[in-house]
Parts: sequence; C-alpha cells; structure tokens
Amino acid sequence: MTVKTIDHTTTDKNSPRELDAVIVGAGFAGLYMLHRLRQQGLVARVFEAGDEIGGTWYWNRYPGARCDVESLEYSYQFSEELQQEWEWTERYASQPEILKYINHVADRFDLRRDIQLNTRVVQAAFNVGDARWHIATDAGDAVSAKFCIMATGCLSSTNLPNFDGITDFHGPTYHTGNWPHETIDFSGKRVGIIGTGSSAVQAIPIVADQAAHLTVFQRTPNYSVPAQNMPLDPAIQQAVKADYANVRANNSQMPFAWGARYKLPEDAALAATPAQRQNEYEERWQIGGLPFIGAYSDLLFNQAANDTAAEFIRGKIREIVQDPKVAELLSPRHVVGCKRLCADTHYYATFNRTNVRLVDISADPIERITTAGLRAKGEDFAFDCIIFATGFDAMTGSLAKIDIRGKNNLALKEKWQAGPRTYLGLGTAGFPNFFTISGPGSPSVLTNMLVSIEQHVNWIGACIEHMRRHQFVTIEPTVQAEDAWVEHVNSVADMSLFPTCNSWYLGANLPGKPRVFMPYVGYPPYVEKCNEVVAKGYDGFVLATATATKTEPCPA
Ligand code: N01
Repeated sequence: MTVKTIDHTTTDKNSPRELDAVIVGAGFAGLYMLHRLRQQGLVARVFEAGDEIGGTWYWNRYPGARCDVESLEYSYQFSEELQQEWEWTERYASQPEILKYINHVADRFDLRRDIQLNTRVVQAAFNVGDARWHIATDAGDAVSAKFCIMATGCLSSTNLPNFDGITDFHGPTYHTGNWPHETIDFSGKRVGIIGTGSSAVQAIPIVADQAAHLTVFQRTPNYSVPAQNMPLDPAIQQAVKADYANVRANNSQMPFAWGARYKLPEDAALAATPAQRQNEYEERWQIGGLPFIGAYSDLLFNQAANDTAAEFIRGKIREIVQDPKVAELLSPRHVVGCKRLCADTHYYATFNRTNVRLVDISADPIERITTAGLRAKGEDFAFDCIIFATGFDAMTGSLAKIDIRGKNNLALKEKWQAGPRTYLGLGTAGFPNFFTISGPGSPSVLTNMLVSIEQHVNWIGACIEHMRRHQFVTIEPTVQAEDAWVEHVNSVADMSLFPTCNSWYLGANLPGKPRVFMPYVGYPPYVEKCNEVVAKGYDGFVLATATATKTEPCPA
C-alpha cells in the first residue's frame, strides 16, 4: 500500500486534508482525545473502522457482555455535568448500556462531525521533510497531520486460531469479539463453544439457558468470582455522585485505579490465621467480582499467599458443581489473578445442567473443524453453530495491522518484532509525534481503563499544548529512556506473580507472539513518573524546533 500524493491546493472546509491530529479509533479513548484537542483549538479527525462509534463496546456484543468494573467507576470524570447527569441502572453495566452512554457522550459534546466511520487506517508514515504524518485509509483518504494518535484499544484485534478445516463448517460461526448485530437465538440448537476466558464465562450461562445442548471446550480452566450484579441502589448512586471528586481521587491511589470504596488490602494473607482468611475470602466472595483479589496485599506477590485464595475458589467450585470429576476439571491450578480474574453470573452452576458438557482439551488440542462440527480427542462433535471465545491479539494486535512507519521508513512491526518497546506506553523512539493511548508499557489493562485513558489523554493534550507554547515541532522518546523503561516494566512485573502463567498480558495466548509482559504493574507510581517527566521538562524525550533539537530539560 502506498500513500496517495496529497493535493495541498484542495481545501474542503468540511474535510480538510491537512490536520493538526489524526486519531485512530472512536472508542472511549478516541472520543475523549478528540474532545480534548478540540478544546485546545486543534483540528482533528477520528477514523473509525466500525459503522458506529464505541470501539470494544461496539464489537463485543455477545450474550451476557458486561463490564467487570462497576458502572459508577467505569465512566468519564472529565466533565462534572456528565458524571452527574448520567444515571446507571446496574452495579455492573451491560454492553448495551455502556454503548448508550458512549453515544450520549458523542452527542453531548458534538463529537460526531469529526468522526469518519467505516474507515480503516491502513498506513501512517512520518515524513521528516515536512515533519508530518501521512495517513491513508481503506476508503481512499489521504491526509496529513502533525500528530498521529492511536486510540486503537488493547483488546480489539480478535484471535481466531488457525484450526485445520477452519472454513469447512457448514453452520454459522461467531466470535465473541466480533459478534453480529442481530439477535442470535440459540433455542433448539446444538452449540459448541471454544474457550473459557472472561467472554465465555459471561456467555456460557446464557447460551446454555437457550440452547438444546452446549459443549464447552476448555484448554485452561479459569478462576471466576460471582459478580453479584444487581440493580444499582439509587441511594448508592446519589452518595457517590455527591462525593464523586473524592471517590475518583481515592481510586487514583489504588494499585489498579478502582475499588477504593472497598476495604483496602492492608494485611498479608500469610499473617492471618486460616479462620481469618476463610472469613475474609467469604466476605469478598459475597461482595463479588474483582475486589476479591484485594483481600490481601501479598496475593499477587507471594505464591504461598496466592495458594490460599486459589484453594478457597477451588473449594467453592467443589461446593457448586455436583459432579466431582467436572468440578476437578473446572478447578484451575495456576496463580489466581495471573490471568484476569473473571466475574460471572452462575458460571460454575451451569455445568450442573443436563444440557451442558465440558470437554477438557488441555492435553489434546482440537484436531480440526469439520463440516458437521469439530473433532477433538478422537470424537466427532456435531453442532448447529460454533462460538469462538478465543480472545484477542492483545495490546499490539491492532497496531500491527496498520503499516506504521517512523523515521528512515522504520516499520513499527519490525521495531517491535521481539516485543513492544515504548517509553511510558505513550510513545516509541524513532516515531516523532506518535502517541499510543494506553499503549504497552502503561498500566492500561490492569486498571480501570477509563481512568488510564483519561490520564493518557490529559498527558498527551498537555504535551501538545507545551509544544505549541514553546514552538516545538516534534517530540519523541530517546532510545535510552525507552530502554530503561522497558527494563523497568519487566523488573516490576517480575516482582509479581503475573508472569507465571500463559496469559494474554504476556502474549502467551498466541503462537509465535514474543513472550513479554506488556502492561505496567502499579497505577500510582506510574502516574508519579509521568508527572515527574513533565516537571523535568519532558525528561527522556527529544523535543525539536524547526531549526534545533532540544534534549536538555526545557521549561515545563
Ligand atoms: O479472551 P481470553 P476473552 N484452542 O484470552 C482459549 C476482557 N474482557 O475474550 O487460557 C483452544 O481471556 C483460551 O485458552 P487458554 C478481559 O480483560 C472483559 O475471554 O489460552 N482454546 C481461553 O480460554 C479479558 O481477560 C470482560 O489456554 C483456545 C479463551 O480461548 C479479556 O477481555 C468480558 C485456543 C480466550 O480467553 C479477554 O477475554 C470479556 C485454542 N487454539 C472480556 N486459543 C469483562 O469486563 C485460545 N483459546 C467482564
């Protein structure tokens, strides 16, 4: 693909070809970035591949799709009016409600006029000559922009394993991450589902309820805690809204930027007695969802501590699931939380249904997809439809799909061959004026994404404003700062138990993907570092004016 020559003489007021910024993606990150840049007086355009806005919440519309961070926290905080006026109906918002909220935001802030739908960016190349990004789309657009900002999401490039015979099946197939827009009715159908991650854990109870029969193919069992979802108590909503500034501020001090309203993990599990631990875990089980992992401060850092939580959940599985053999197969053996903890509604109990069968494929991978269904463990399974709940090429997948070229025609894909390399997850050396919102090397997926997105957008907005005030033309990280950051991200991860299992955080879910822990562990120290970088005049970045390059600290 080559970038079309830009006709600099054409100036269509409604569709300028020379922009201040191009933003790729119209999910939570892209929408707020557009709003922020407009407030700063910049001309920006968002390109979005989907035919509607919403990003991950547009594509992931499988039955049961729901957020695992509470709705009162999984929302923007940049506008006091917005956070006061919007009424959430459930403790954990469903996908349709979140999509409605996103659309409300777009209308409220008049964002749609700068969003181009049905348009996938296929190439972005930096030209040293004019210090601009030249961007081409599959709709034939060729524009140039001073800044190229990737708001492409961390979980937006679906992973469909390359099973033998993948196209042979005669019936319909669905991927949870790219679900059809019409309602799929599984009534009377024989359904097969591959995968038991967060998406499957949410979908399985609902599909099982409708289908004549559901077969679940499980490669690795997952820990899941009941979400305890319920209608949102108006008194709780009112109390949070009355104190929103404090609620948000307290969350920003939490390791993962959410959940400050729950008891903080002060003690170590190993310092508690078995009876105290049992009570604590039981209390957390009743609270529901991700706060379970906050029971003790050492759960993600000490194997023996983690074992106590793992055994508690395995005990729950044995209590809930009537067939001991099935309970054993559903019982994970890895560290709790090292793959993302799931939050469910009746997941384990679903395996007590007579129309549900669990097939353990941990030792025998699926042999092939067949015209009638699939073949596994020497057995032929016949289905009316198959659901792939097989996850994503996380964090780097959607960037790798675009031909991104920095200075000297360096391809990002090539630079990241052995794993992503960024400074702060915000930028990468050799790619001036290129920003990644919640990029690898930032806390992103380990946190409440909305908090991390807003922190990045605010940082990028302030950086662009700083450049304007001081007449800098380009900014990019130094190789030294980037190398030190990559090492730091890894050493922090290595202090935790996160790298101990085959998670998508590590890229270990995809054959051939380099095994590198991608997110940064710890939101507050990360924000402190970002602020310190700014206070020191964009320490670790190279800022260049039209005539000179400035590597020494400049006024903050
Ligand atoms: O994807 P996953 P997901 N043969 O990668 C299996 C967020 N999310 O879409 O574990 C057979 O977790 C794979 O097996 P294994 C959340 O952050 C949030 O479910 O690799 N099986 C696994 O069981 C989450 O973590 C929410 O051995 C294969 C499954 O497919 C992230 O998105 C809801 C296979 C994939 O699980 C991803 O979740 C949904 C193969 N070749 C998602 N390849 C909430 O907010 C893969 N698998 C609640």
